[in-house]
Amino acid sequence: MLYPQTNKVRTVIDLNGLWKFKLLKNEAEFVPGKELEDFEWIAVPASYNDQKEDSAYRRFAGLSVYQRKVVIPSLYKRERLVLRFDAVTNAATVYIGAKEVVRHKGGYLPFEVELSEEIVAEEELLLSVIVDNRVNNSTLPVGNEKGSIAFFGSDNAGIPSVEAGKEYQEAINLPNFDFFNYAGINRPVRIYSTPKTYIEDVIICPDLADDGKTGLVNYQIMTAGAGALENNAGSEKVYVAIKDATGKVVATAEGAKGTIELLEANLWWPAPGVPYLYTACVTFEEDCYEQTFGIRTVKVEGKKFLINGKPFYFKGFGKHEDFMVHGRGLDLCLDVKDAGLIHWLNANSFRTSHYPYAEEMYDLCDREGIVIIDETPAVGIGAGASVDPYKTFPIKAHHEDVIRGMIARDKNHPCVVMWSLGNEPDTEHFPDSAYEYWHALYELAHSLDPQERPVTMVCCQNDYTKDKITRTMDVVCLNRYYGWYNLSGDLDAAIYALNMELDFWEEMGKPVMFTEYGADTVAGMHATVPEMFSEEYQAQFLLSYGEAFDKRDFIVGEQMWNFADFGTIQGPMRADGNKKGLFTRDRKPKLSAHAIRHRWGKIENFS
Ligand code: BDP
Repeated sequence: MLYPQTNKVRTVIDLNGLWKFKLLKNEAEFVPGKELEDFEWIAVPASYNDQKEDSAYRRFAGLSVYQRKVVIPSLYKRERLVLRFDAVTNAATVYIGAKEVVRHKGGYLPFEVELSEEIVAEEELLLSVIVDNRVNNSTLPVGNEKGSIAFFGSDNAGIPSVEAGKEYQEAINLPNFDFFNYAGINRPVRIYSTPKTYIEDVIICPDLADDGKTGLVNYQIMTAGAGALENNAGSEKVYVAIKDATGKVVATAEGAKGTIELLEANLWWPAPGVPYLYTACVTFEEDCYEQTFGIRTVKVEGKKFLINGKPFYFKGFGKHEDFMVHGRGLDLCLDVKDAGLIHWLNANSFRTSHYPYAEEMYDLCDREGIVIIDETPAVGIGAGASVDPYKTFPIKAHHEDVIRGMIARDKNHPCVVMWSLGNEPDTEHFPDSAYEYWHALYELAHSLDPQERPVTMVCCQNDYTKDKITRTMDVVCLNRYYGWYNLSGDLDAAIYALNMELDFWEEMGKPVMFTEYGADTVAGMHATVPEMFSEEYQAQFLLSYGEAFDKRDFIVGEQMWNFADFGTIQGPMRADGNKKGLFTRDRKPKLSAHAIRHRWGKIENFS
């Protein structure tokens, strides 16, 4: 799905700003086509949870409604108009007047609907969005339907049994994941125009010729509308001009599909190299679209992860889209700040734990040379379940849709070098079912990506000898908390256990990376003898893991947990959220940020 663009033929109408908002007691409270009478003003894009001084906004589980009026300027009425939501968390039903126009399940990917001629003809539109923030065993991320799975104190211990406490159970969300379930219209809402016959998609698959210098831009242009090309083939009517980073046209081609050669191509490298970007300027009939891309290759070979043929070492973290007040709402300024901090740390990468981020972040990382592992919202499937989640949760079809949506959205970004199918599912208790489930998704992701990027799934700390699927991924990705959740406070024992496990993985002959390891740390808490929660313990924890990694040649990266402190559900294990950040939530460095910066400053991106 193409990102909306304003150019000489396309335009974008911004629908962000203040909307009317109401938490609904039940579905019947919303009457399609009727203006809300009692409502509050709320900002879009942003999560609604922290915008009001009312605990109902944080504890709420159910439907809420956003509403605003839209007037389409007559100037645009002859064009094809599309209403696009970049992300509504966790599900949305959209009405124009009394008519439902689109529904979407899942909170982290865009969806859109073409506006019919009748709708466009109206003078003023009443736009209502019903948002469902509930999570359960059929949603991604998964939630805990019955409240019987403990996640950091969010279980029903101490309250009446599930049946007796049903009313109470229905009133709260029980996420099976460790981040606050920030909900609402989290990303921009826009109406964009295209000509009636239009460019539907631009697929770019860059490669390097055997001489290592000539860039090969394999491309395909999909067209749609009344005059669309049959089977998206043929040479007439489609033109592609490639501009270099200065805006100079360096190559042109005709046809919906082909390969363009770029002699002496500039490659896209992670910073501190040059993240060189080209632009494909596509025209088809009246329509045009500009798609940036980079020439770079990605491949797993033996125990190495290669970018442009060179062994890359990931230095970074898992992040979250998370900040005070707006929750998970798009904040470009914060993204720019974080990119700067990533460079300051001498890091080169992050994982979009635990869901696809806003498109603007990928665009920024393309330009900044920051490498991304792109993850679906499939976090914690079956974790703690007593039944086989793969046989009982109605989740697979949705998981497939999300993989399709993520790859379709992010396929052209040079910064994306690997797909993560999900984070910390159960792979230990039902290893055969887990294998069947995740292997099919692994194959699906490979079949969908034109760039054939490596595919992984991030493995929870478990009895790794029982797990059958993690070892089959292109890169083995491990989350480990020796010295924190187990062997707590004893770093010597922790590193001993870590090494035992590393011996096991060494046998597999695969590239391995650590996608999480970390310790909660209260900024300002110090100790001469490093103990848990002190800044010194976190620094020593991270550096000790680092020393163990340095001794193993099959480790292709270290992404600690987490870039910054972040909001979570309340519970006895969380004081004002998760505190494993190198930075506080407001981006002040802890001691370990300086320690890690020093360590990563000495490790090259490529070796
Ligand atoms: C891991 C999860 C991550 C948590 C982290 C933690 O992948 O989402 O935040 O543990 O406990 O299990 O800090």
